[in-house]
Amino acid sequence: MEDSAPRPGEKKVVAVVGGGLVGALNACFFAKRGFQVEVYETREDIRCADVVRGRSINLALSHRGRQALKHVGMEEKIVSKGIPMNARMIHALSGKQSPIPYGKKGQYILSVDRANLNKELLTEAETYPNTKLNFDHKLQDWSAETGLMTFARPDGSKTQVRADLIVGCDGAFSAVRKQFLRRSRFNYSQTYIPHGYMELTMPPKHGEFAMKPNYLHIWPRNTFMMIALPNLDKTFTCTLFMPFEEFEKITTGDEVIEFFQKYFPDAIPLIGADALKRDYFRLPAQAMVSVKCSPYHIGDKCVLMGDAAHAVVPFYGQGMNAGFEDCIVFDEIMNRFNEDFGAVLPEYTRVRVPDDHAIADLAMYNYVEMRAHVNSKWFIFRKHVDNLLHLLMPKTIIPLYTMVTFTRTRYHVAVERWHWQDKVINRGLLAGAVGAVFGGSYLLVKNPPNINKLAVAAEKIWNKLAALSTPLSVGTPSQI
Ligand code: FAD
Ligand code: EGU
Repeated sequence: MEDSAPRPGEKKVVAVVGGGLVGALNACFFAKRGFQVEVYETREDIRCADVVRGRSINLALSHRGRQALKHVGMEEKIVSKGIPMNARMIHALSGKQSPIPYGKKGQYILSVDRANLNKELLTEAETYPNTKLNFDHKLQDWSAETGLMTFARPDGSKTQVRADLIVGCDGAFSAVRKQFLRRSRFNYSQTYIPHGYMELTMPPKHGEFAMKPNYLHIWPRNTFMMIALPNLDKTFTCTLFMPFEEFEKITTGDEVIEFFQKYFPDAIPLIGADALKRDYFRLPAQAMVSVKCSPYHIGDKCVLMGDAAHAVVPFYGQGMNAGFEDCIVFDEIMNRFNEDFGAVLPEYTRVRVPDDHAIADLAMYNYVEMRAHVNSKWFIFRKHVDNLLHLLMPKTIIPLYTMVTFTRTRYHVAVERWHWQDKVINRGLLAGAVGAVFGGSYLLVKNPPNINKLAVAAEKIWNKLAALSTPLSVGTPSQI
């Protein structure tokens, strides 16, 4: 039995459970403060492994994630190995491609390699002399009373370790969180969505990217959707999203091609028919889960961050970004409360739960929205309406994705603003319509001879308003 309980005068021991993206980053945050940091990770050291199995190959890194990396001096290193995506590229069924910029010139997101990001963060954490990485340590159980943790080792043995603070960064199926579930007044919900995802690689063509690299490529087809992000090796990772029952319907290579012919015909030659037939059956489709819970802490002993606290569906590209922002928020509270865990932990729950729940809801909302009625035309139209309104009233109307992706506006505030903007737009439309009716009638009475011209003009205005108002009155709040 190892026991790393602190001796008087020594800095406290912080155990970070999970050496994934958020755990490795968090280790840097705690190490910077001088804590004795112990990271425990189930897997072997991914920096030595030849194949890294696991979830998605690349991810969209945006402002919140970058800010967190900046706090530990890692922004430049990661950004330099990322591929900027300045716009989406919408692929219509016809094969037509339409770019829609994310914003002004400096507003881009980055496609980063998950494995590389994880490795760089582990290496950075290790540069602190007060940090130790413990691979091949799977948390089995821990006690909220004593902080004693039990780890299983690959050889079947067990080790027990004590820590002053346990930071649960062990992902969507968190073992740390299991203890929370046993307690009273712990709120928990988890939802598996009917969709699964599958990753397919699009190889380079003549040594170059097969599609334009600086875009997030999207094939929106309602129930079916595909997204592709570029990699440094000039491949694209395509992620196909569809209901599990649809995945299961396709059982032969020919059926794969038939399916792609129907929904993503332009992607067949780019991925390659043979590769497609093969890769589709390499791995089964993966599930996506949304997890919400509260509180995020137990006393002064334990706190959850990242997917362990809030797994979100990937339809806003925010899971990792939100998890990274968790680390900044916690760090800021540590400053405010002088590293007093008894005060910091409840404050962290108080501040962070509403924001993490807001992004979980938004991501789920966008999943429902995309599935329900987003084809390529609708997607392009909606983004143009967003951008036009922003252009007309840059201070009043800011697209929701802009607040989420390019600012650190608290997620729950972004949602409130979005609802408020909706009201402003609807009132504006109403005022415009009323004005048109009254103004039109007035002019009509004053200038009877011009009635034909007026009618044509009024009809034009009406058509424009109708075109604008349709997406804003479909019952659900529009995405502005
Ligand atoms: P994880 O990355 O899951 O890491 C958890 C770690 O804990 C793992 O290393 C695991 O081995 C370890 N562990 C688990 N159990 C134990 C245990 N008992 N003991 C010890 N260690 C343990 N987010 C974005 O921001 N942008 C995107 O574009 C994006 N795209 C995505 C696309 C898909 C298809 C999916 C599924 C997710 C996407 N995400 C994206 C979300 C992102 O992947 C997660 O939010 C992120 O990985 C969370 O990091 P984490 O460290 O909290 O959890
Ligand atoms: C899904 C899977 C486009 C990576 C949401 C946009 C995503 C990503 C969007 C994945 C979409 C959807 C946004 C970004 C991003 C868009 C966003 C989704 C990265 C509203 C690796 N989403 N994703 N919204 O606006 O804000 O471009 O797997 F298709 S990045 Cl679903 Cl900004």
